[in-house]
Amino acid sequence: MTSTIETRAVPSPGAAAQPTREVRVAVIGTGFAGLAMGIKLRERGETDFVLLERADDVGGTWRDNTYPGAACDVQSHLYSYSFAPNPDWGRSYSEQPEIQAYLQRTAARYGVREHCVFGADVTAARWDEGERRWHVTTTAGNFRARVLISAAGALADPTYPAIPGIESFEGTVMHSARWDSSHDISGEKVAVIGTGASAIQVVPAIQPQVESITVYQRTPAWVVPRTDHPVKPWARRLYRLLPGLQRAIRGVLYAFREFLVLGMAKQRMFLKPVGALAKAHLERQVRDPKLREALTPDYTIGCKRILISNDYFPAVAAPNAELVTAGIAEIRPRSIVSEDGIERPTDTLVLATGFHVTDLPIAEKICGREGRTLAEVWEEGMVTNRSAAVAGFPNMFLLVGPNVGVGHTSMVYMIESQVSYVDDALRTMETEDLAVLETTPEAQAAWRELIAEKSKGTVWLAGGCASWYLDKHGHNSTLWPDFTFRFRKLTKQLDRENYVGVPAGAPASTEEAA
Ligand code: N01
Repeated sequence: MTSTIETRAVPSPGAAAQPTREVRVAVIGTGFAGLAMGIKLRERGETDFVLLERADDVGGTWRDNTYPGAACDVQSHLYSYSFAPNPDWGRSYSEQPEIQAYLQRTAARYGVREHCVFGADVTAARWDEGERRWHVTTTAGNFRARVLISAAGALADPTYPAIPGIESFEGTVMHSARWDSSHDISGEKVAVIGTGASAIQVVPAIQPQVESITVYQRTPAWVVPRTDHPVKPWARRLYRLLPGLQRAIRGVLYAFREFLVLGMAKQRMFLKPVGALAKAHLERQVRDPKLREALTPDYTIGCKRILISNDYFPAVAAPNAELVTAGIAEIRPRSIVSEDGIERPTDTLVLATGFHVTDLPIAEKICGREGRTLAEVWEEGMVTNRSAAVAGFPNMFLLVGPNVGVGHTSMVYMIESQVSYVDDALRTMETEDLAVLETTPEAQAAWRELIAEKSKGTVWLAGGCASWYLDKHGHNSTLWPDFTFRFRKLTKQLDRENYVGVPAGAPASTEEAA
C-alpha cells in the first residue's frame, strides 16, 4: 500500500536527551486557536511562551487539508479573526490556500511566528505537583511550563476506517486530510469513501480528471446551494477604505447564521425552509430518480453538518461516476468489493472518513495530578468546566475542546470567546499571585448538566442520524448546543468561584479554596 498516512511531524531522535527549556506558557498547536492564543499573549505583554507545532508551518487544519477543492463553507468575512479583517479576500467563500496564507500572514504580523517551535510533536505532558509545573516532552525538545494550553484542535487527527483487507491494497491510499499532491490521479480509477464535508469538495474537483470515480456512501448528506462568487476589485477597495462596511457585513452574516440555531436547537419548524431548499436543489441537479433516491437522506436536516455545494450532485451524476450505497465488504490489492458482491478495480483510494473528534488523541498524552491521562478521566465522556478546564489538571486549558464545535457558523467566533476566557484566567493568576488554578468537579458536573439540558430535543440528538457530534455513549460532547452569543456570555470572564487557587508561597500540598 502506497499511502500518505501520518507524516507531518519532524522527529528529532535526540529529544529526550536535550535540556529542558523553561517557559511560562506552552501552547500546543498553531491553527486558528493556537495563533489566536499566541496573539492574545503578545497583546498582554507576555513574551515567555512557546507554540509547539508538530508540522513545519502554522495553519492547523488549513495547512493539512490540501485536497483538491478544499475550501471553507463559512464566508470569509466571518471566518476570520475579528481583530484582523482581510479586505482582500478573493472569494466570498475562500479556498484553502488563501486561508492558509491569511494565517501565515497574521502570525507574522502579530509577532507570534517567532514563538513557534516547529517539528515539536507533543508526545507527553505531565503535571508535576511538587514543582507545580507541566513537563512537556516533544520531538523537538522538552519544556517545563507553568501553564499548558492545548489548542491541538478537534479536526487534527484523521480517522482511518477498519475495512477488511485495507492493508493489502497495493494502489495509492490518501486520507483527504493528508493529500499527496505529488501523486497524479489523472486517468485513474479512483474510489472515495465518505460523503461528508471533505468528500463533497474533493469529488467534484477530481471527477473531470479521472477515468472513473466511485463514491462509497454510507449515509447521504443534505446539501444546499453554495452562493460563492469572486470578490470584485472595487469591493476590495471599498473594504479598505471603509473597514466598518466589512464589519457590518460580518455582523449580518453572523446574525443570519444564528437563525439556524432556532431550528436546530429550539423549534424544528424553522428548519423546514432549509430542508425544502435542499430537496429542491437535489431535484434540480439530479434527474435520474434512482440516483436521486439514493442521495436523499432519511434523517432531519441539520442532524449532520449541512453541506453546501453546487457541483457535488452533478459530479456524482457524471457518466464516469458511480454512487455505491452497498457497504464495503472487502478491499483487495487492486479492487474494492461491495456487499452486493460487485468488485470494482481501483487505482487510488481516497479516505474522506473524518477525524478523531470524540476520542481526541492529545487526551492520551496529557497526564494530570493523579497520574491519569485526560483520556482515562474522560472514559465515561469528555467533561470540562466551560469547555476549557478539567478538575485534576491544574493550570491547564483547552481550546477547541469539548462542546465548542459549531456546524452552522464560524469556529473563529468560538475560538475568540475561549481565548478571552483563558486570558482572564491567566490575568487572575497574575493579579492574585497564584501558583495553581484549578477548576472543581462540581463546576464540571454543572457544565455537563447544562450541556445535557440544552441538547435535549435538539436535531443533533433527536434528528435520527448517527454523527461524530455524539460520543460512544450517545452524549453530545462536541457541539455547543445553543446560540453562540450565549457561549460568549458564559465565557466572557473567568468564573472565579468555580476554581481553587493556591497562592504562590503556599507549600506544594496545601490547597486553599479562594
Ligand atoms: O468527515 P465526516 P469530513 N465506511 O466525519 C464516512 C469540517 N470540514 O472530513 O456519515 C464507510 O463529516 C462517513 O459516513 P457516515 C466540518 O466540520 C469543514 O468530511 O458516518 N464510510 C461520512 O460520510 C466537517 O464536519 C469544511 O455514515 C465511512 C464520512 O466518511 C468535519 O470537517 C470542509 C466509514 C466522514 O465524514 C469533518 O468532515 C471539510 C467507513 N468505515 C471539512 N467511516 C469547511 O468547509 C467513515 N465513513 C469548513
